Amino acid sequence: MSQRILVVENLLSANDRLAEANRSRLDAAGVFALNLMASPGAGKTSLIEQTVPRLAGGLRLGVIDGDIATRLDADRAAAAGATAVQINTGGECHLDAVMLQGALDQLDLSRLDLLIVENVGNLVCPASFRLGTHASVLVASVPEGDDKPYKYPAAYRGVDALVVNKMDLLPYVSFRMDFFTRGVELLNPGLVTFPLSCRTGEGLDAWLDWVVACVETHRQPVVDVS
Ligand SMILES: Nc1nc2c(ncn2[C@@H]2O[C@H](COP(=O)(O)OP(=O)(O)OP(=O)(O)O)[C@@H](O)[C@H]2O)c(=O)[nH]1
Ligand SMILES: [Mg+2]
Repeated sequence: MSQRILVVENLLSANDRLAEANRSRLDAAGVFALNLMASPGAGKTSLIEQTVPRLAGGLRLGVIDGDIATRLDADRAAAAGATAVQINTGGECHLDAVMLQGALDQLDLSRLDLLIVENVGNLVCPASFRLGTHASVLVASVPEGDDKPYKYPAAYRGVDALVVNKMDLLPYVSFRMDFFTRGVELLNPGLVTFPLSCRTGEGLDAWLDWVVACVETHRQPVVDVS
């Protein structure tokens, strides 16, 4: 058992070192990167499809899509106007830093301001693997159920923002927003949250403003006060 723990620890620290290298590469190119995580079908690609054309006037956008198989999501991101690269994990349930490194090699980072990474649809594994992105966003969706923060705490604990998608379906499913929000608050107090619908467009503006503010803050030079 102790040997197994050691192997897992070594694997994660090797991943962390590569994640740092990815981060340095993104910083050197002035690219702000978001890691989108969610269960399968929560609406990660739909959010990308809604985000890309709305920000394309002011920002140069790239998308890296992670899936077990197919390049369907990268094709959707490209159709929305992004420069898109697909990673097929071939069975792995998450992206890791070495996969991201390979995808970064396929992009001209000097031509991007914002990179959105769509992780593999899964509420467990992606939370354990840092990629080198600057912020992590969890996309929850109303039909998944209001108990998910309680059942998948790691997914909610480590993220910088939460999107609650498919708000248009709220009248049709038994989703107790107060119960859901209480669970989120316990795990990640004060987490910035965007209830929205990729179908109707409701709530998208607040999300877009947050993304733009992240990119602008990242661009500002760090002032050395020492
Ligand atoms: N009603 C409704 N349906 C939505 C909304 N957003 C996405 N969908 C639908 O949900 C389904 C899954 O959306 P995707 O964007 O493919 O979800 P995903 O998280 O990228 O899925 P994977 O990549 O397979 O994990 C599609 O049929 C979308 O049309 C929404 O706001 N409202
Ligand atoms: Mg997708």
